[in-house]
Amino acid sequence: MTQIDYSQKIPNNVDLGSDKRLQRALERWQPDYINWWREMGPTNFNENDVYLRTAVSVERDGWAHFEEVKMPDYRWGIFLTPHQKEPKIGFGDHEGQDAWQQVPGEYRNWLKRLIVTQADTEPASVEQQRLLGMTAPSLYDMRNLFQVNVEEGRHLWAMVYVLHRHFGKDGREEADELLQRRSGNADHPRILTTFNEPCEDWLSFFCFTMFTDRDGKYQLLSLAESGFDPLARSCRFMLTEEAHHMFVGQTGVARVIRRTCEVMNEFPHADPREHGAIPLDLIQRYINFWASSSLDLFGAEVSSNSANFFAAGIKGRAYEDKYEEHTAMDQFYEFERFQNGRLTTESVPMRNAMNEVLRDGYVEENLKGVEYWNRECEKLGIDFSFRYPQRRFNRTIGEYAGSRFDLQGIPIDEDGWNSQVNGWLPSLEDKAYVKSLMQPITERGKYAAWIAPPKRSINGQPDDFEYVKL
Ligand code: BYC
Ligand code: FE
Ligand code: FE
Repeated sequence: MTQIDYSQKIPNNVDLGSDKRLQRALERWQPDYINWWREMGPTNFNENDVYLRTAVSVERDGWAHFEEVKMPDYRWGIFLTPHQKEPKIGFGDHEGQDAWQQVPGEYRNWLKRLIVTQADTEPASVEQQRLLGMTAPSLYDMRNLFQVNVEEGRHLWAMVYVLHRHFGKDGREEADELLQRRSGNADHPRILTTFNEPCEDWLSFFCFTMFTDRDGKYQLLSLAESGFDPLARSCRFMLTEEAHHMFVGQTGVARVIRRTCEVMNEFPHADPREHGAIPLDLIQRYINFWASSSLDLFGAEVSSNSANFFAAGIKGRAYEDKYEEHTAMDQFYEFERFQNGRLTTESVPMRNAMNEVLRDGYVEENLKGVEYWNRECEKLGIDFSFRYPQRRFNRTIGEYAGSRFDLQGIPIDEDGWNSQVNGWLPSLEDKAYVKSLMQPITERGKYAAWIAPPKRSINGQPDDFEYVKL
């Protein structure tokens, strides 16, 4: 069944109607979800029509469907990429065996933990972004924010389905707790650090969708390889939505850069701030913060958890198919240990380095994204180069946490850090300036002075299209 059944209370392509107990349990969770959305989702805009795309089928072209909907009426549901014929476990100790359709008892706790961690980030991001609609730089941007928000909501549904369907009573309890933790709440925070960071201005939002959603992409790629088939198929479908989130970040930052370059060309001797633009070095500091925080999301460089997950066949590498060999036994990974103030190269068993292997692919993709921003400067004749911070910079998880490194990854002492940190990470003054720019623009086809218009409208609509009916 690839067509999505929208006649159901919970749209789905998993034949939910044939399992009445599960259906009832999810229908009990549904109003709690809607309450959570109304309390913690986008503030103020739940009664407005928004031009959103909705999946009508899980096939490649199933995305082409756009309509004006009020966000609480968005058809959140359960969509899995269709079954492959006889899916097999693709890596680890069980390589070549049939993929699991039910949770293997010996890996139940690990799987539950991975799924809960993945699930927790989805509502967390919606909470972090909840006030941004009030200061959107245009209707186009407001609509993109809401598109991202409803899809993150659906990602939560995807994981809650797996918890309800496969983890019994504890799965249902975990699903309830996913609606109770709160981003940034001191007593009951979200699980991973980045998802407790405030994301209160649009420059942060664009950096978040660039760097943090891309962690989402890589974690989903590795879970899409899972030998636990229902998880793999859920993640595969979630990945189809992720591309747009990263597009919002990549092009969002690019448009801020373009606007600044235009102002610099027009007023070569002025501080861009005098003309309401965001200085390029300030943008770089925002990049440094979100890039380094998001690097933490891959976990420690050397991790027995990651080795266990790989051996068990429950969390693989991104694009496992492209590797020649899928057990990663008798292979080694060279990484830089930091001990007694010195960096030394050390070889560790490949399986223990799976977090780092995943991070490598992620870093490579970010480097390309930063190059794209640099081309923006080049095109406008501005001599400025954005840099992706070296991965040791500003880390709070893993080998480099607790030590200080500069943007090139060179170890420095605490004094060196303190004297330079205001040039590396957003200062209070930077944040206050960015905040001062956050004034809503709600006129059709108009954009705030600190950001250039997009190159293309959504779905071929005219440039002054009313993406959100206020
Ligand atoms: N913050 O052995 P280690 C997304 C904990 S984003 C706080 O290295 P492991 C999205 C760790 O839990 C993708 N704590 O851990 C994006 C462990 O704790 P315990 C989300 C952290 O397990 C935008 C301890 O430190 N998906 O979808 O190898 C918008 C030792 O660590 C952090 C996933 O994360 C941190 N950053 O790796 C919306 C996939 N990092 O056990 C959505 C599922 C580590 O000692 N999660 N810790 O108490 C995983 O695969 C793994 O849990 C991690 C950690 C990669 C996160
Ligand atoms: Fe997501
Ligand atoms: Fe996302």
